[in-house]
Amino acid sequence: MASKSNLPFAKRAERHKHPLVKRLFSLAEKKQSNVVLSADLTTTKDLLNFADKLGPHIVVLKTHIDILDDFSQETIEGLTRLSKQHDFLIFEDRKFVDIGNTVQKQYKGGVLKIHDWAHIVNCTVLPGPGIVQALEQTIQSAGVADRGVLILAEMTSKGSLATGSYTKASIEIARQYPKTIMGWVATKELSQLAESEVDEEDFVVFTTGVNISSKGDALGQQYQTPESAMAGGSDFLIAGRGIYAASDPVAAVKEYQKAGWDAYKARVG
Ligand code: 5BU
Repeated sequence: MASKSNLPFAKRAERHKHPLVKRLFSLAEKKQSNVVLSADLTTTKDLLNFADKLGPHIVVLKTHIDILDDFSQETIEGLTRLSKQHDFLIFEDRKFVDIGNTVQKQYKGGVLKIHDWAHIVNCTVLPGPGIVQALEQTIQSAGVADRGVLILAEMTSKGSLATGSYTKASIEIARQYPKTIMGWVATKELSQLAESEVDEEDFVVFTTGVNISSKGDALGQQYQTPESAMAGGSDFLIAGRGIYAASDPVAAVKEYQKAGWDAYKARVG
């Protein structure tokens, strides 16, 4: 099965069956951006401030909601309002990894009620397919069309064990749940790792560890550039410190937006 990476997002939006993937591709075309801001800020004020300033240039805002010192309903109301105002999706990078029953509670309940406000969440397939079934059940019983899941197929940190048969199983399990799984988080396009029978398959590739000016950090993070990620078949580029920790974050987000969009244009011709 040939990868769909060489098709324009507009075409992929048109033919995709997952409503949230359709919306994501259309948003990317509309905003001419494939940038996902990893907004790893630790106060609600900073998070909302960055979401407001950078929102016009991104398609998805990725959160780690549990790193906030002052999480409250105000955080969620602010994020939801800004997501509508600037038209971006919210991705809670929760990396679920447990038995289905527990994950369901973590997804829809607790203090965070992630399903209520996050369009996208991610999980690993370490526990087997039950984790995806659990997330799918929650989404389907809520009856909403704008929720989806990414599978964590690879990690960017040095010495990551998310490789080989684990990565291959991620792709195989993703294919069993096309109504829920939007794609995967990986350093490159991976569909070719496992044979697919389905011709119209089109999973989205989100790539973390994107940075224009740094190669990594002191705790094992390893970066690639927007150009190398796009050349490897990535669709959406996740960048955190490269943008929010820059001396001028608005100028930085515009730089990532241009680099990502130019590389996308070059790929689709
Ligand atoms: P950075 O500041 O661009 O290094 O932030 C990267 C973000 O992506 C951060 O929120 C990580 O938790 C997240 N991440 C990652 O860096 N590598 C991975 O393999 C995965 C997530 Br999965």
